[in-house]
Amino acid sequence: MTNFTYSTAALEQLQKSDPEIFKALMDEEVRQSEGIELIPSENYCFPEVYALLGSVFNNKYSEGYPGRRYYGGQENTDIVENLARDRAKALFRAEYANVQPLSGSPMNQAVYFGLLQPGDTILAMDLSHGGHLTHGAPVSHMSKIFNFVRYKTEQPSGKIDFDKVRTLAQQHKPKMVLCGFSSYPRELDYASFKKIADEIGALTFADVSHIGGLIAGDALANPMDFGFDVMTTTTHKSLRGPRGGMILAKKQHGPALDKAVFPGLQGGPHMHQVAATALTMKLAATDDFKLYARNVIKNAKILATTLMEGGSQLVTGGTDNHMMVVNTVAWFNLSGDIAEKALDAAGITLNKQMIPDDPLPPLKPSGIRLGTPAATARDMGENEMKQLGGLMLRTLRAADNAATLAKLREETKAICDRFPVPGVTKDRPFDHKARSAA
Ligand code: DSN
Repeated sequence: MTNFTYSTAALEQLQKSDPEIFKALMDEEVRQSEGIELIPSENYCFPEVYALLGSVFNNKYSEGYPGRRYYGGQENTDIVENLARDRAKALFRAEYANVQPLSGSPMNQAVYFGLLQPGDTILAMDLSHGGHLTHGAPVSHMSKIFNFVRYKTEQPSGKIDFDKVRTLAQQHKPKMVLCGFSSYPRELDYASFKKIADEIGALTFADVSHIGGLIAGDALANPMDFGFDVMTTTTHKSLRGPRGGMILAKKQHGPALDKAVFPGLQGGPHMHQVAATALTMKLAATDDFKLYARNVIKNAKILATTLMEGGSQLVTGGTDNHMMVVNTVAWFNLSGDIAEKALDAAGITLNKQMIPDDPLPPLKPSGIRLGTPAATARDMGENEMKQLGGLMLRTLRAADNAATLAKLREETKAICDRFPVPGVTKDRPFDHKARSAA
């Protein structure tokens, strides 16, 4: 008898060997089950992913690539890495795939080092307008090695003015034009980015880490269909796979990208992660997953509408994808960190977030960011989005009232109790509360 996620024998052993870590694990399962997860980059992985992450593939060193390894004993690891690459290429309509990046940041670093020289110029989106740290934020090492020039979005629409992007491109002649985001709720116009890059002979790079699953599920456009040179995605966000990253590209870039990942940047790939990525590529190619991807966006639009009807000011005035950014200062007079804490107390997890050209600092910014991939993975739908939106509004209006927040937490739990976390069954052999108190 097992709960889906771990074998009973392994859990019993863990409880004996390390009761403190066992308790933290049990408590984390309770936290993830009883609260609502709205951080847009988080998700519940497919339950089978746990089987591979907790498997003997963890034990294997596999430096190199299938058929060209530096250690023996690779007959099974070659099978999983070949399957992962082939399935990723098919899913994203790409000629080349590398599934070894350990996560999102090294994946993007490998693209820069593989296709550019130190000192080259990259045109990318400004961090406070939605870009990622690895897209040249001044605090990242990448900004010291490459010369980043940043475009911004227009406010309040959030649109990208491609005349301005073209002017920057003509002026700075970047070697690479990068689009992609970690906090931008709108669809990107890949054709316009490609056109501008072609005019100056630059490479095109799309970082779709947040929306990889929505692209895989055909719910959003795929940059590879627009002739992009390279695209990266993490595998654990909307794709519902293991922590990790992958690089997709035109075939001609393959040798340079392979070398950039290994031996350029990493040693042995994490083969338990690669095996789980192979599985994820298979599950993300199903009709069920296409429905999931559409539902993520449908839920985000319902939640966005509920929040706006309740008076919230959303950056860009809505969403086209899985994510929304709320200016909490504008409506509730709460900085993002205070809003995040109040919502946490009400069982609603999301993150504080800078808004475009935020006058406030990153740890005390003007907004919050939230999204629907995890809630949708629990099969929540229209009714729950409306209920959650209402709960959020009531929480933000009562942010300094601990008693009200405690009551709201019970309401959140009541909704969550009806939607089990995938892979964390309700009839598990371990009574979490009893065990974690033990
Ligand atoms: N931490 C991820 C996010 O939340 O967007 C990206 O690195």
